[in-house]
Amino acid sequence: MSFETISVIGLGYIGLPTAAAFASRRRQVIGIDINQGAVDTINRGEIHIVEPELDRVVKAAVEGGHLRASTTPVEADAFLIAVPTPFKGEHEPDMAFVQAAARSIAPVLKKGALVVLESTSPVGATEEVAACLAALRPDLTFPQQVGESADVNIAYCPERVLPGKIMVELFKNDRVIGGMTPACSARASELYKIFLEGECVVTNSRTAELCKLTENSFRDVNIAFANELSLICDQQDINVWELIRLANRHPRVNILQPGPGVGGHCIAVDPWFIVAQNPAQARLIRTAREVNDSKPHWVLEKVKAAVADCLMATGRQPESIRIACFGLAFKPDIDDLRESPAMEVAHAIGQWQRGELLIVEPNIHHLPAKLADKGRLVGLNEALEQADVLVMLVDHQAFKAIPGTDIKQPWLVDTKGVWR
Ligand code: SAJ
Repeated sequence: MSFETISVIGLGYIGLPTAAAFASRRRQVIGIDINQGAVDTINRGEIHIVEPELDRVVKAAVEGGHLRASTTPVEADAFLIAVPTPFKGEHEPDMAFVQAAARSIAPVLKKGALVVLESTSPVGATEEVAACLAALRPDLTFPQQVGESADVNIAYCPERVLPGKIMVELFKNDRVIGGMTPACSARASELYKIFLEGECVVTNSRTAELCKLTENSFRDVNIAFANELSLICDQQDINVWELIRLANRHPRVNILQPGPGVGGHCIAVDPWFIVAQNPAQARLIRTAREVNDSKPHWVLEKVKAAVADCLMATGRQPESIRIACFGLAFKPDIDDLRESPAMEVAHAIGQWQRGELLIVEPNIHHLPAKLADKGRLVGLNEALEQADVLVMLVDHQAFKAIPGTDIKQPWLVDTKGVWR
């Protein structure tokens, strides 16, 4: 059996599901992470992240003896690097974790091994990993030196799974395989076919790198279009939700939905990687990022205007006005608050407002530290009964279940078109 042992470096939202997927096909998988807490949790058969179905698959893999975690890399037939690539400074990709991962596997690389980079990366990152490994292991040959006959094969294979549906999409989605040589692509395809039900589509590493960035930039640009429309409609006193519904009846128009901004760890980050490498060419991609990033500030101004209106109409003091924010997560029906525009809006309201701030987020039990001294986590009904100004930020099912006709407050800033 080829690829008897597989090592996954980085046991986060991508690495852990991928490790579990290989283990579910009875390969010996060793997951490596610098976080001792995560390693201990996984070795107990538990998980440290929230993702439907993942707990069950990891538990079975650990109990069946196919998956174990460690902080130190060991020899394997294939290494997958799935560590974070955040940005630093002026939206430049920070490749420090990828470089550290490459350095950490260099001592345990053997002839015949395959190295796959999965982390979202700027164009050329795979070649940089290859250069780093070649410098550290002069006793082995690499694709950039000898092409097809290299001792170590190297490929870039991005993930494209949707958080919340990872354990379905990981198996079903087609996979782009960007080998440094055709032999590298063939080996990487062979690896993913261990669990993949979708197709492996082969290209070179640079195209695969840009493909991942392109997918998320495409979505960002399309959401920016919807967000820009929401500003135009507000100016023209037109209901943007109705407008989009009508325009989408055209057979070749499919506009996405506006919101308080774009969150998550990918769509709001990856387009900057293209901009950083191609500042003169990537004008539309940059502008889309700016449009989406500016939306939370626009929402704050709308809230300020609603409060001013409320004060005028009621003659009350600002300290007596209660604002309620509905939703904190970065998208509906998840508990993930990281990089969330709803969090950004709620925090900005908390900084600005003089009265009480109520927060409704059915998917969490405690407010994050950043909001804890600014707001109070309450139930949906309590907020609807007590608040003067309502701010709808995330279209969770629980909120959509309340008909708009039940909303009594005239001061409503509805960024998701749930109640208005
Ligand atoms: N959003 C809108 N309007 C919409 C759709 C989304 O405002 O019409 C917002 C969401 O509320 C959220 C943000 O965009 O704040 C991103 O959400 P998402 O559901 O579009 O995407 P993610 O970040 O959960 O996952 C994306 C996916 N990429 C694409 O759909 C092209 C996923 O397939 C990728 O694997 C993932 O990024 C990733 O890891 O790169």
